Amino acid sequence: MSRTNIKQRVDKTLEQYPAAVYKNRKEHVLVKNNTFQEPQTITANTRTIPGIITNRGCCYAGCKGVVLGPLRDAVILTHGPIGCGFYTWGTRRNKGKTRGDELNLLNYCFSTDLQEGDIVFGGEKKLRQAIKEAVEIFKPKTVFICATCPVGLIGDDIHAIAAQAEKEYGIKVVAFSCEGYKGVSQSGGHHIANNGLIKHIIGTGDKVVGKYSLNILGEYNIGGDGWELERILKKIGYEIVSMMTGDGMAEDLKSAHKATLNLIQCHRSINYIGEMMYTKYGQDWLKVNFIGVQSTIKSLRNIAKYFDDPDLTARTEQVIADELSEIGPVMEHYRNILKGKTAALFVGGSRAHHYQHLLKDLGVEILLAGYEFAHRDDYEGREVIPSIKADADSKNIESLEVSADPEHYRVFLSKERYEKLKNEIPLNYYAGMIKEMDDGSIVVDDLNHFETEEFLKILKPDIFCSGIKDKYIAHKAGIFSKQLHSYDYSGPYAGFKGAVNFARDIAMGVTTPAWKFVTPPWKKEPMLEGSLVG
Ligand code: CFM
Ligand code: HCA
Repeated sequence: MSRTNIKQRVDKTLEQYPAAVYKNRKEHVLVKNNTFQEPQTITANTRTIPGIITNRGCCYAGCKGVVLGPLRDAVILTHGPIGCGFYTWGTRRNKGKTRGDELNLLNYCFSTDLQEGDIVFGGEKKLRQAIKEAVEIFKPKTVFICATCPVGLIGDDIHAIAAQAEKEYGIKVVAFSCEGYKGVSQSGGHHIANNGLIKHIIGTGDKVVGKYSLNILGEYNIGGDGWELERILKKIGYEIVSMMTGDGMAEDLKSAHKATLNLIQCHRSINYIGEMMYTKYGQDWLKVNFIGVQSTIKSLRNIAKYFDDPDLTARTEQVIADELSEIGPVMEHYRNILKGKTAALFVGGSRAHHYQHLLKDLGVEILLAGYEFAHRDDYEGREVIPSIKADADSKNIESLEVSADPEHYRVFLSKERYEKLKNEIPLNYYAGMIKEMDDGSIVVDDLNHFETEEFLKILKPDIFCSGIKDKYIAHKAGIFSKQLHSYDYSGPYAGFKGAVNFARDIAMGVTTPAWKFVTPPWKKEPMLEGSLVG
């Protein structure tokens, strides 16, 4: 693909929109230009134009489906009609192993199954009854109640019911007002879930932990990624206190305030929790990326730098050398197949950035990348946060104020060491996606189905990494598509062993002869007026 005239071609694509839509969308699309002195700005985290076919999920999807869903020891009760519970049940997110005789509820779907009569007369009675049944049958230590749209509309007081149940059963019962209409999956749903966890769960446990202890924040164990991280980190000698939340336990989260360092994998979904834990418990957070071989190595070295222990550093180097010698030849084989291929990525709020590292390890060039739910800092770096205006969606979500916890606040690094390290490793910082992209790359926020088709026509990438809603747009265009939300039920893709799985899947997908038997619609049908490529 030639990057010449790319700006004009992008402008022409957007000019096909009616004027009002054009004005909106052009702020969400940019072409990276390295000759600019200032960082390029993009509009993000705003509501999708009604009527446009977007990929974004709802607030309940983010709270129940993404953040709380993977916790295996909590009853997660969907208060609403059965569809919402059903569609967030048994997804690939809920990969969890039962250890010993502990409670693992991942296979269950708990719902109050609201009917029309309940919508008219109120659903509180049903909710109380459902909590009672779940507690009696499963004897959990934690119950989470997640609200769906009608609950907010009819006004059931789920928080009062939760408080009452907590007293009655002597366990943790927390309600989440994550009605779908409140906003999108990410800035809405994750935020509500995470706020609830910091308010009611983290800080209530008393597990004894050692010095080299970590929490892994923003790792949801998709395809088993969290297990690969755990494998590597434990091999080096770290103790994992909690995983937030992939294959995680509410019981472990209760003691998360005890760990020395917070690693942040998906910064979009959880950077504010890192910040709150820093303020409340004095724990530093370190931005890591375990997607990609080089970025995994870098992340491991950065963690070792933080602890600054010669034995730990030596062990880190040994593990890196061992892992590399195991995967080196096979990665090289796939690199030879994939070198020079091109890719476009459109995923949630961090994977579109993280996977650029792994694709680059394999010699793949990135033509376009975008996020569904990101904020400007995910594109441009944390330094732009002070200049971001509060938008409609953030105003909807409670912003918590925390202060130092008199009992649990403690600091690991001296002030001098902190200041020194801050210049060497991403401590309490991430740089955003755009800085790392090549000149002439396209960045699109909230890519929609019309733009997906248009950009696929212009760019003709070999690989399109996205989600279930647009996967088949690419396939119908004869372009291999890989879901980066679910990995198409493959994985893990993180860390060392994961990189090999990814390389194998991508090489298989790209080289299958199937694509040459597909004629893209734009080659068969008369072109839309104004459309660019024939
Ligand atoms: Fe973080 Fe996620 Fe993502 Fe995300 Fe998501 Fe997700 Fe994603 Mo789907 S929390 S931002 S809002 S890594 S659900 S586990 S795969 S879009 S890139
Ligand atoms: C969400 C969830 C989602 C959707 C995945 C997809 C996920 O957006 O609320 O569109 O393929 O990862 O499950 O991002």
